[in-house]
Amino acid sequence: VQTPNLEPKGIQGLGKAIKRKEDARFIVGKGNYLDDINLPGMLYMALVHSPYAHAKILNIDTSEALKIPGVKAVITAKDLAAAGLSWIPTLAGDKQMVLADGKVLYQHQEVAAVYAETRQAAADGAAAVQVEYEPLPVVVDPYKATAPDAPVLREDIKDQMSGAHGPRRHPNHIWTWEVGSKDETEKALAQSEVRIKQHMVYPRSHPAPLEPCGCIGDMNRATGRLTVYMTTQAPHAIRTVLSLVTKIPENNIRVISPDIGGGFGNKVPVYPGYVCAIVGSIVLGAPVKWVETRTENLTTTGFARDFHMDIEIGATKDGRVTAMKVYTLADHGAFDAAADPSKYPAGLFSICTGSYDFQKAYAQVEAVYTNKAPGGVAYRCSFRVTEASYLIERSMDVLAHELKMDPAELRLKNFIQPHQFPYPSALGWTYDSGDYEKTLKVALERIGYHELRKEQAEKRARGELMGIGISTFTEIVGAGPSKDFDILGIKMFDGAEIRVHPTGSAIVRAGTRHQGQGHETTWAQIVSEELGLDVDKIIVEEGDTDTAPYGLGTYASRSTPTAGGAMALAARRIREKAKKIAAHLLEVGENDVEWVDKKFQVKGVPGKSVTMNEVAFAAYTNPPPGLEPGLETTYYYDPPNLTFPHGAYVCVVDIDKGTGEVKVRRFVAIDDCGTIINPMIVEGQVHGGLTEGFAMAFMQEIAFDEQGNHLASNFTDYLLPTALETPKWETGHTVTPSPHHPIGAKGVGESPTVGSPAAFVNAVVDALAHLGVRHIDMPITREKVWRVLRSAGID
Ligand code: MCN
Repeated sequence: VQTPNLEPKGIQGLGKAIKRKEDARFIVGKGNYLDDINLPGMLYMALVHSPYAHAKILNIDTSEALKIPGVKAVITAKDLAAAGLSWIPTLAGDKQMVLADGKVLYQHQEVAAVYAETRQAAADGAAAVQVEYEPLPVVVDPYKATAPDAPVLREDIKDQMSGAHGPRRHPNHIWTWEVGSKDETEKALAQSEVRIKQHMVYPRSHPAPLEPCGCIGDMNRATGRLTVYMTTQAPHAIRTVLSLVTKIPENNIRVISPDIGGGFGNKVPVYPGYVCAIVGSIVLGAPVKWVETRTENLTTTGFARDFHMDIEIGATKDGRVTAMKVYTLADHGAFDAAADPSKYPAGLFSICTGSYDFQKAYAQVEAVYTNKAPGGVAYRCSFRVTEASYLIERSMDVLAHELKMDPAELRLKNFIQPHQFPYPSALGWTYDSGDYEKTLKVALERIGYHELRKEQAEKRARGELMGIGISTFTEIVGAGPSKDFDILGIKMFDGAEIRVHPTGSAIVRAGTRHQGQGHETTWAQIVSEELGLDVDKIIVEEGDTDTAPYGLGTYASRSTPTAGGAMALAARRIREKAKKIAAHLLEVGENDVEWVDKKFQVKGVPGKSVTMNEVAFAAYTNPPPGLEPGLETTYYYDPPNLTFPHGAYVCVVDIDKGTGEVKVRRFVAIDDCGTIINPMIVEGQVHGGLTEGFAMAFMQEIAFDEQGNHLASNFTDYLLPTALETPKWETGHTVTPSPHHPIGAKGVGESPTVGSPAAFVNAVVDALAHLGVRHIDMPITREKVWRVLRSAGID
């Protein structure tokens, strides 16, 4: 066998805008999504849903369903109880019924599961199950949920006057959480020269990924091994929870998360459909597939936001903020499914002091049950940062208006300054780094802020409506560190494995699970950078618990801060061993070898060097005596802190006085996510995130009527922006590396969704401010603006 050519040809490390390696298979239709997987003898499952938001179940008659040709079985809560699987722990540790038992708590709640030989027979079977209900009074408004006469929703815990996070003051009260010093904050507010108060609602929303959720349970009775194919963003955590719940040893469970057609947080929780598919397979001894319909996805899975917020901010007359106090009511629906770390029941909402140097702050969040599907789940972002950023960025504009100050000037006056980092925030975080002033100035310059203000004044004089909105948000991403972060007791960190082969190619695996974020490219770039290997010869694999190292998954922009760090440190560990091999090949001592220009060379002798490919070959064919052969490692990285990306967004809108139509004329987004691994991927993430922020600001709301009927169960009611509605995004970057991350990178995926809604709303309110408008809740539909204009006397 001839020695191969060991000269790397395509090292593409950090900062290279290479095309996504994974896209080729998606573009030619070779992706492998859950519904592409078909197993021999597979059965299909369909679910029966409740038409009522709150009702007693008097009887379930499955006899007609069982007569349908092809239908094999129907299960209800009783059968699950017999198997000891009637409830699942939500990510917040609440007990969510897999199938409704005795009563339903929200419209579309799962009542029975039907298994059949074909998808159609399963659907027909579900339609034939007859359920007799007795409707009960409904609670939709979270402010009425804990009224003395409110109907009790959760009979199972109604007498528990204490929960995981302290006392419960009503059967529909879940928890109250507070942070900061109330007394000191109230005192500072009382002494403030200027005070503003504002109520605002972040409406219930849904990520609506194009691929709905699905699961195939495959219990092999001969081997006792359960293989679960699942559209999940966190396969390892799912395996652990499955093992704990089913008592099947964890090594006998394999969770495979195939290609995912968008997650956005929707594919983090465990849903009843998943459990029923797995239970069906265990009971029936055949693989069982369940794939949601669009309506099921929009009515039962993963609802986010639903935050009803009141804020008070104090300031000096010349615009220096002094204190802020926040009270929030969180509507968590019928089961508390919030994907929040145990220590932080309101997630990272306490980032609500934002980019500003608040000396005093206090926040209280109270969560309640209502007759809606489980809420508080992730949607770009997980941990309530979206709500927090919207609250503070909207409020800074309210304050600027009160002070008659330019909103950019107010922000510049109050930013945390670069020399203040690491910055201890009044609500307990230690911000790692940032340069807010620089980023805002880049954004203002790029959009031509001062000219726009002049244009606005001229237009206003002519009676035209034009507005400019700013948002200068601070994000908080990278859950762990494990000392502070766990979900259901599972600590948060992430693993990376690198196996370098003799001929200089490598397989790299991580415990994260991308759903479109480009990890197959960016992880390869980190390894290419650190090891000097060809990026095209590095394959990245995620999503199979049998092969990938343990990790907590992909959401909350945590992958780069956690797995990205693990990948760099795994590569560095490999480099340490490689150095010993290089010294052997170069016939010098290890201390005489240095890593220069992605090669090992004899110190000060550039002509005497070896590539990593040569080292890899030697690791298997000619290892130094006494050194273990091979070149591979697994590294678990537990970050010392979160990372704090930030950004400055500026939006310009024109409003049609006749119709209320808002046109986003320009949107400049300057993001700072520290060291950039792949600028093209980051730009793609920013485009996608801004589009979701735009949808929330102007188009989307999961609304209910007074009977708890869900009013947004398909894409004609819950609107997704198409290319026609989406503005042209103008993006750019500043770079403030994270001082503690191995490559200085911070997350970026959720930043644009976190930061942009306030910029849109601020722009609209700015256009209408001279008419006395101070705030409009999202979604700002044409009708809402039209009504505001009419009530302001504009025809
Ligand atoms: N990146 C980079 N340089 C940085 C930071 C990130 O090149 N300084 C790259 C990363 O390496 C990765 C991508 O940008 O390829 C996103 O990285 P990161 O910010 O770490 O976020 P995650 O990979 O953890 O993805 C989660 C985030 C969230 S919270 C949601 S929700 C979301 C999102 O990303 N869902 C998405 N982006 C999505 N994009 C698609 N296409 N589909 C989804 O479901």
